[in-house]
This record gives sequence, structure tokens and C-alpha cells, in this order.
Amino acid sequence: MLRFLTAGESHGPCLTGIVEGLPAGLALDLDAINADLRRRQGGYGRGGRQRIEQDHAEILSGVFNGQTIGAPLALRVDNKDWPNWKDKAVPPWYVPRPGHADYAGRVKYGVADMRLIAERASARETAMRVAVGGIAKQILRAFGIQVGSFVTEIGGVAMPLPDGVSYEELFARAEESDVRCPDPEWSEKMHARIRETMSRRDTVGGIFVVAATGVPVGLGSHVHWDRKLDGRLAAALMSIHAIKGVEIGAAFDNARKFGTEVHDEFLVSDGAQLGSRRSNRAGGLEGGMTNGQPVVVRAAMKPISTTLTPLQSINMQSGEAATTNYTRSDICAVPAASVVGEAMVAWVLAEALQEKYGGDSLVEMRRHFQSSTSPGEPANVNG
Ligand code: EPS
Repeated sequence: MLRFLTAGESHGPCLTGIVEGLPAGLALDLDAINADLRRRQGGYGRGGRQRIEQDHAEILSGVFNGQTIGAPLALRVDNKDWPNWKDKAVPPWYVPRPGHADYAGRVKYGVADMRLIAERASARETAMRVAVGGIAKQILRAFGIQVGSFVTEIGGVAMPLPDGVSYEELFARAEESDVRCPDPEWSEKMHARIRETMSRRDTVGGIFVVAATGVPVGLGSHVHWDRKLDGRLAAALMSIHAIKGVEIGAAFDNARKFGTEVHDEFLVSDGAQLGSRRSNRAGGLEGGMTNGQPVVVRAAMKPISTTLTPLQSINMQSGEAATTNYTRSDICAVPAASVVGEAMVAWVLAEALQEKYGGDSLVEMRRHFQSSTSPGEPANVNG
């Protein structure tokens, strides 16, 4: 079973991750992990912190001569901002920011200074998720699966999805844009929306797509609620800071249509492969299992809750009305969140891949993968 944990505060010395259950014999490309860390740091609309950090992962265990050995893998990403904070006298925070973890965290953990909540609630933690997800991506790549993302909407500026462009092409185009939008004209409009938000001293959210191609049929399962892959993907994406909505395929649009307009019909002629479809409105998932089509999920991010313009709040020590204090933050982090979304989707797919084709080594996983049933070859359950 694959699992991971992260530890670390936003302004502490470092972020730490422990990944367990990795198959032995996976050649790890640290440069690819660090490239993803750089991608997460980018994006127009980020705050001053990203000029300080240069995220770089260090592997401390579980790897020998560049390959996993089946043992727990420990990772570390340093916070370059730590020396600036370690001896700093920061006044306690008594005024919760609406939308942040401050208020509920203070009540739940019984700490007066809400900075103690904000430190761990910070999206800084997602740097470690991207490093861990980078490992998951390398497992997937060994089986021909690719995960990428792009941004479709920022602050209400919504790009219509282009027809007939492959996901690989959309991923590649997104890399050219500093808002990770695959269309240059829409990129410029999103850029303008962020500029306008800055001048209004406000924040914006948006929507991104994560897609995975080359996914085999049958990851996840229909037999139990907690094995359904769509639920697991939604939970993983919703666990990312500020993500408040997840859609599988064209779910919300599908909800407004007739069944005959929605369901992805099978193609049985024209030399189409058994199991090919006319469309992919289901986002590659039926009955909680992958169906061989690209897995497509969208996530909605709320605007960052640290706003330059104060919001009405309360001083929790005095009980008096107060307005929020501005602390350095991002104006828009949707492009960064899309890279974190890739990491979480990659993680869930790698977990499901290992459940289906499991083994203690990559060689064993590959053997199981190669000998698995094909669409025209049912297992002999009912004679
Ligand atoms: C964050 C607040 C800002 C962001 C941070 C998330 O940090 P700071 O308070 O140090 O300016 O920059 O994100 C990161 C540090 C990062 O690497 O993504 C928050 O409150 O969630």
C-alpha cells in the first residue's frame, strides 16, 4: 500500500515528507521532481515569498544508486525564508481572516495566537505534495501514463475548451503561459484580470483541469464506496488548500442534459479498438473505475483569503469588532494549484495502479500489468 505524510510549517526550517510502499527498482529522476517544484512556484499573481524560495527536494533515504529499494523514502525541501523568521518577534494574531483556518483552528486547538494555526494551514505544504507527486508521476510514466494540467478560468475570465486538441498539446501550450492557460489570447485576458485584482487590492480564484492519458481500464472499483476512484480523486483534489469544488468529466453540464446526449457511446466499426468511444463526457470514469479514456477532472479554487483590503472580523482576545490585518500573500495562486492538482491526481492513480498490479518491485508490477486481461478476454467467472 502506498501512503505518504508531510510535516513542516510555512516559516519553519523545512518541509519533510515520508513516502511508504514504493516498489523497489524505480529509477528516480530528481531533476524531474525539481522541475515540478519550479513549475509550482511560478504563475503570475504570486506574492513576495516566491522571490525568496527556490524549492529543491533532497532525498534522504529509500534510494540507492538512483533507484528505490522498497524502504520508506524521506524527502526534505528547505524553507529559504526560515532565517528571516526564526528570531523575529512576531506579534500574536488575534483577528481571524474569514475564509482561512484561523478561527476554527483557534477554537479547536485552544491556542490564542492564530499564527500557530496559520503556519501549518499554509499552502506552503503543497511544495512537499508536489515532490511526493513527482515520485508518483514516475511510477505512472513506467506504465505509459502521463498527467498534466492547464488553467481554464481566473476570476470569472473563462476560456471555452477547444475542440479536437489533444491533452498532450494542451499541457504543452500551458507550459508557455504564466497563468498556465493553453490559449495565448485567453492567457492575456486572465493576466489582465489578475492585474486589475492587484489594483483593486483584492484576490481571485479560478478553475483548472487535470488530465491523465494512457490510463489502463479497471483502476479503482465499483464494489465499495471507499474504493471508487472518482470519490478518491475528488477527495485528493479537495484536500488542496482553497479547492472547494471538483468535477469529473463534464459532470455539471451533463446534469442539465438527457441521458442519450450524455453517455459516451461505444464505437463498433471503422476498425475501432474494442472499448473505443465517441466522446468522453464521463471523464474516463464509470462505476468508480477507469474505462481506458483519459481521466479528466476539474477543480475550483476560491480566492485567497488573505486580502489586502481588510475584511470585517473580531478580535478574539477582546471580543471587539476589528478588521483583518494584511500579511504578505498571493493575489492569485490558481496556476500553482494546477501543478499541485497534477501531484494529487498522480498520487491517487499510482495508488490505484499499485493496488491492481501490486508487487514489491517494479519488475513484479510490470509482469502483472502485462498479463492482465484485455477487453475481449473476460476472466472465466460465470462459465
Ligand atoms: C500562504 C501565504 C504566503 C504564500 C504561501 C501560502 O506565504 P507568506 O505568508 O510567507 O508570504 O506565499 O505559499 C507559499 C509559501 C508557497 O510556497 O506556496 C498561506 O497563507 O497559505
